[in-house]
Amino acid sequence: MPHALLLVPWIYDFAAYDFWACPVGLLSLGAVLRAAGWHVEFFDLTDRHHPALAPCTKEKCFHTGKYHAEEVQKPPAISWVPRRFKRYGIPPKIAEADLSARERPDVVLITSRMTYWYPGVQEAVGLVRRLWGNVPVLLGGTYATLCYEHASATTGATVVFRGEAEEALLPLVERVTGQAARVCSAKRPSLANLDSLPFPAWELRRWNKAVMIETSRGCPYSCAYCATGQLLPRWRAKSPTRVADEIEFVVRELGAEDIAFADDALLLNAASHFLAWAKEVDRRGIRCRFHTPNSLFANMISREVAEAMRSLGFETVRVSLETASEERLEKLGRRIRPKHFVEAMSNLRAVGYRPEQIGVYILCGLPGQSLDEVKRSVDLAVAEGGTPRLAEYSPIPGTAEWKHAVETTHLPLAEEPLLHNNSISWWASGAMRPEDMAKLKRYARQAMPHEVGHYPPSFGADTNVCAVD
Ligand code: B12
Repeated sequence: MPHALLLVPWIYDFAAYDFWACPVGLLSLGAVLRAAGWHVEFFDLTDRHHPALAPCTKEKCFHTGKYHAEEVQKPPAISWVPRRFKRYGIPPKIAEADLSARERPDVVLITSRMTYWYPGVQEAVGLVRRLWGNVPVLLGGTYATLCYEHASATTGATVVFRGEAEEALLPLVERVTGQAARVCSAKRPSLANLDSLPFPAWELRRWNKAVMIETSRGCPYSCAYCATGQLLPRWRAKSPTRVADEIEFVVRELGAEDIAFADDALLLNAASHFLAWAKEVDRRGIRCRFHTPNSLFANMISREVAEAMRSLGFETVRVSLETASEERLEKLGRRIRPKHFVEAMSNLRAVGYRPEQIGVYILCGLPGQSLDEVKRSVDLAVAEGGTPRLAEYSPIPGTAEWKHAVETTHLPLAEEPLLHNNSISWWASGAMRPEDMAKLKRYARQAMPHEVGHYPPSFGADTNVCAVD
């Protein structure tokens, strides 16, 4: 039986925290290979639950947690940053010992996430080459898609693939390995019909108390700072029955207690999508906690939607305000406005959500953005009963804002993806000074009423997802 290894690379960053991270795209590809008769193995280099790490893993609220981390030397492009740089994940020696005990695969599939985490991808390819020489290595995912030339030139992967891969995978794997798939044509997955994809192969993971699922792909909007249009073109949804089947499977068969959604537009067409699958999940009596770390569009949180979220068990909710400035929203091509946010917050409060359960994303560090603009946004988030979560802006290749950023900065953004890091991008470009960012974080923290704690308590600590730390 032909044999494939799926590999999740290390994270290299100033801060990282596991908010239900789960390589749902790579696991989807694993399922396609399995359905075609391949033996598939999985290894996550950021696994918090590797047996060799057991004494050091720290489990936090709702099965989020800290990664094992080791400080490493900063690459020259970011050596000026006075912060510690770390590799998050399993120490390379442990990973190498574990993988070397396995049989040589016929092909290795490596995924990639943040563009600025590419050193982890390079190191993962290096590890594969040390272990198994010239085994074909396929690389895909966010970094591979958004920084295709960089990835092709620097990672050493045999093939760098752009975009969604379920349809292209079998011919590609056949080409690089010479191993023909044994799948009948009726089973070929179609990206136009997400129900035709097999369930992601979550069960290949060691641990599934928290999983990420996707009920849809893509987004109908094209905000100037977002790359989703390049990664997952067109919004497509799974059917309500299919979503309920996936949720039932991860809860009842895999023991998941927390489910986070990877969707960009979870609530789009709520009547035929979210409300329909929520009803079906409820009808089947499935209970677990749901989370939306990737944030919801405020204009889609009607009273009915808020009620369904609350009764189904949406435990933590993130809503994006981005900024209270209408002028800025206009410039960013953002159609969702503060009035939608105010309405959404009123609906969430009405069904019983507390401020510590509602994180409100606020963009900060945009070129030309004043401290006052961010403070006004923080004030609005607090006044409406949410917890402000500052999201540090960084330009992403291929977006409309990227063109603007490249033209207006002296930084070699296009050549050096490390500079896309949201912890430093605004700093390196001069959009905001570190002392001002620190002021804003303090302002956001102090704006919260005293009785409101962090919820879960780990949110905000050692992470750059919610930078109110
Ligand atoms: C869910 C999500 C998150 C989750 C975590 C994701 C996870 N799994 O761990 C959370 C909410 C935590 C998160 C956080 C952040 N995120 Co985010 N996130 C996403 C999102 C919406 C979806 C990713 C996803 O799971 N897609 C679903 C699967 C199906 O797609 P996929 O993994 O890409 O896989 C497919 C293909 O890529 C390909 N493929 C994948 N691997 C492989 C391998 C091979 C061999 C092949 C052939 C193909 C292949 O095939 C797969 C199936 O079709 C993307 C936007 C998007 N639409 O992609 C942003 C995105 C990746 N995030 C982004 C950003 C900016 C952030 C934050 C920095 C936001 C902030 N300011 O705080 C933080 C930082 C994260 C951190 N430090 O940990 C940016 C990327 C920035 C960058 N420079 O790379 C994106 C693109 C959104 C955007 N604004 O444009 N994020």
